[in-house]
Parts: sequence; structure tokens; C-alpha cells
Amino acid sequence: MRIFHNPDHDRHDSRSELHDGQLGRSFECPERMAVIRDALAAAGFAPPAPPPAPVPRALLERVHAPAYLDFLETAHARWVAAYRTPDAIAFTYPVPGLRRTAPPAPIAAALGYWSFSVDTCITEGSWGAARSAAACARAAALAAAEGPAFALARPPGHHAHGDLFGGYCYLNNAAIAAETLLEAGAARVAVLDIDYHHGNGTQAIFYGRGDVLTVSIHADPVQAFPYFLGHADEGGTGAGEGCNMNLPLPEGTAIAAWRAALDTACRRIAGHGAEALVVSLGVDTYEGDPISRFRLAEGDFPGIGARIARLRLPTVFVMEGGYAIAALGRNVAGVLGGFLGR
Ligand code: OKP
Ligand code: ZN
Repeated sequence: MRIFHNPDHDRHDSRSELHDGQLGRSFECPERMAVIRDALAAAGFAPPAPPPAPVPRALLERVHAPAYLDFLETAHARWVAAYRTPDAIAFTYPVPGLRRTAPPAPIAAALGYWSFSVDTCITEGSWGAARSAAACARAAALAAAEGPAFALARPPGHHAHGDLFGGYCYLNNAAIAAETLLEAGAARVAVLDIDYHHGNGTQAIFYGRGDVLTVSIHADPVQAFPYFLGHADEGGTGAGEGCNMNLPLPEGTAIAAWRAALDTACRRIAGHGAEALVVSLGVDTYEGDPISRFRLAEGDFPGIGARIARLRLPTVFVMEGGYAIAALGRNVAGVLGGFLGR
């Protein structure tokens, strides 16, 4: 397993996540990478490759709107110039019934134009960290032809749309990996999202396309974030009709029902004729996760990796969620070790 990591992710450390009515340090914190690195080393994985080359702007533009990228690049400096406080936080959104025509000039309003959830602020290091995570996803995808690869990166990406940040995500790393695989010659790619939360951004980015199948197993949005997408009847549109599959499960789901959903997902991916696979690897399905409500045990994770390996596809794992710091590293190593048949 080749591992791609960029230590400058730690420039993104949000003090300003709105959680249960209070602003505090984000669950999505730099320590997450350290515990995963340690657990992978303890499990005998080779250390990460040197930091990858920067992600090309042209690749980002295959996934994201140019004006959105320009906004992310300049948002923090604009915020500090206007307000002199450390973190840029949105407060008003152009929801249906209001007009979302062009980004407002004031930075406070532009933040709401380009985002969908107030849990995610823009810190001084957010743009640099997001780009370095995208670079890891690209490098892992470029390596996938020679063997399985893992983008050990943060911030995560699967909630980011082409023109919206939110849910701790700014750039959609899984979508960037999928586009890289297409660019490298794959005719059809599948994205399997096993994070606890629905991958709304990944779904939205590929919703009208037939070349990328998106399959997500997640907490039912009637109960869980992102609430406003991720239902079972969202199947894709136009050329993408039939190329999105959502497998929502209720809070409290344990491995038996979860594994059955994974089997359904894998059979759909095999049926799509995908030539390469991107796995949005979240382990916030773990029973000890502080913000999630599934009941997967530490010992369940290797079997998940083993089932994915049975697809026998060039595979790129991209790190998404997982917030139970004490077990996070072992759970990630469990999935990857199971994939390798260890
Ligand atoms: C990111 B990933 C509830 C706020 C929900 C968003 C969770 C984002 C999860 N108080 N916060 O999919 O793990
Ligand atoms: Zn999640």
C-alpha cells in the first residue's frame, strides 16, 4: 500500500466549529493524521512517500468552479481585512426562496454564498491544507495502476460540492482522485463512500454523468447530517441516470446490516464495469465515534477491507471522517490491512 501524506495539513486547525450551539475546536483536528500514521507504522505499513507535487489548477477545475476556487484562495485574507478575527464564519445562506445569482461583494455574505453549513469555517491554513490534501488524492490515484494507494490527508472532501464547502470539506478529494483516474485512461470509475455521513458533494459532482458511479452507505439523512441529500431515491439524472446509489441505514446499525449494504454496493460496482475504484474511507461508523451513531466494532473493519478487495480493481483509498482519536488509527489500519489480506 503506497501512502501519500502532506504534513502541512496541520495549518488547518479550526477553533470555530458550531456544535450543539457552541463554538469550539473542531472534531476534524490535526491529531487525526498523527494517530493514523502511528497505527499504520505499528501494523507494519511502509512510511508515507515524500509530500506530493502541488495539485494542478486544471485538475481542480475539472471538479470545482473557477470562481469557487478563487474565493477559497482569498477568503481568509478578505475576512481578516474586514473583521480582524481569526476564523471566517458564514451566517446567511441563499436558500430556496432567496436569490443565488452572483456572489455578494462583502466577504461575510460571500461565505454563505459558497457554503451550505455553518460547522465549517475558513482558517488561515485552510486553503493550503485543502490543496495539499487534494495533491495527496491525485498522487494516490496516479499510483493506483501499480498497486493500492492511500491518501492519508485532511481536511476531508466528500461533502464539498463543485461550488460549496461545508461538513469540514473544501475540495472534494475523492472526486479529484476519480478525475485523475479518468485522465489516466480509465473509461469508467466507481466511488464507494463508506463514511458514516452521506457523500453529498461527491454525489452532486457526478450526478449527471455516466462515467463515474457513486455509491454511498451512510446514516439515513432523515436522522443525520447532511440531512438535505442522501435518500435512497436519488439515482442520478440524464446521462447519470442509474449511476448514483444511496444505501441509507438507521442510527444504531451494527455490522450485520452494514455488511449487507456493503455487499449490495460492491455488486452494483461490479455491474457498472468500473475499471478503477475510489474509496471514501470514513471510519466514523465506529461505535465509539463522538459525532456518529452506528455500532461498528474495531474488529469489524478488516472484513470491510477484505470485501472491497474482492472487487479486484485498482483502488485508491481517500481519508474522510473518523473522530474517536483513541481508536481511529487502528480502525483505518484495520480496513487497509484487511484489504491487503493481512
Ligand atoms: C464530516 B465527515 C452536528 C454538526 C454536524 C458535520 C459533520 C461533518 C462530518 N452538530 N457536523 O463526513 O466525517
Ligand atoms: Zn463522516
